[in-house]
Amino acid sequence: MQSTPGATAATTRYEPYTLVGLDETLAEAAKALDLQQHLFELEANGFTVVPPEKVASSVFLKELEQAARETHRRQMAANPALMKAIGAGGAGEINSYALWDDPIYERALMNPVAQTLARFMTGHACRLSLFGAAVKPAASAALGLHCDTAMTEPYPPAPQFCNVTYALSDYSAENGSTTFVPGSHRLLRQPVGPEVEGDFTSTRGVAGMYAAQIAAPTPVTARAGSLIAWTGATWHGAVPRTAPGERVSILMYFCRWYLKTQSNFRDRIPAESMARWKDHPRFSQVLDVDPVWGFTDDLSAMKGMAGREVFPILDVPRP
Ligand SMILES: O=C(O)CCC(=O)C(=O)O
Ligand SMILES: [Fe+2]
Repeated sequence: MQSTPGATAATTRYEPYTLVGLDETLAEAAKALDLQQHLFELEANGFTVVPPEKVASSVFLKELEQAARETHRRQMAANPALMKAIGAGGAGEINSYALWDDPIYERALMNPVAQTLARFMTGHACRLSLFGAAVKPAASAALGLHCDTAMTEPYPPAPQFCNVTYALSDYSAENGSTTFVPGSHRLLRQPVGPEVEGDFTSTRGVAGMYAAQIAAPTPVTARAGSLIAWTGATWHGAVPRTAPGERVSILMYFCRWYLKTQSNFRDRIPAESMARWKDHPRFSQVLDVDPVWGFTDDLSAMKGMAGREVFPILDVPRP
């Protein structure tokens, strides 16, 4: 049962600690948005590609691409040295805090397709850790294999972090796409040593017949407008772009409600932004406006509980 304004406490649900599978909110959203296959792929492989037809209208996706290019252009003009230094890392020239550069970004964040993927991996109450617009030019560097979980190993079997990225230009090996190691999310650790370069020989050999049969990293193919999602434990990297032109993406990185986010959105939310989403409490929750615990002076038990409430997914239309 969803919580609605005026609902009694008995109908309010909170993010549980114990996970046993899809709850009714996720099951309903996955069915309505035709995402069941993708949730199974996340479970089995640790990543999935949702094609543009399921993500949003082509008009919205085109506008999102233009907004990302525009944000990048402005950031590049304002801080070229920093942006180039970030780009040298291999993941593209990414700026954090892009979220309020254009109101379209809020709709990208609240897209029920993105929310279903994120909430499947990191819980209904997951928080946005980073929202970045990234442009990766030709002749960019390779990005070594890693996973996006920043915590002590071995990781818990349930993902603690996840990444939901809008691929806004075509992704392929020549276009410098992300590479994934299917099933690597079950290893619950970072790749180390030669594994970072995709050499799993020693990983396979050391324990003989008991060794993990890790698949080779494979560049993902995705049409412009796809959502690529992966868990925080999935090994991934990126190949350099050899084709001319640029790879454009919006990356949204989420974490469970009790983790520290990379960005402090709470203290930067413009009043107009809160007003736009006042009927959708998940918006302030995903930006950690009411932390369950943490660094505010007026932390009350009521606010803390709202921070763990399970809000609807399908109250926001697919853009
Ligand atoms: O640039 C890419 O394809 C991958 C970037 C990455 O590692 C990430 O977003 O976590
Ligand atoms: Fe990553």
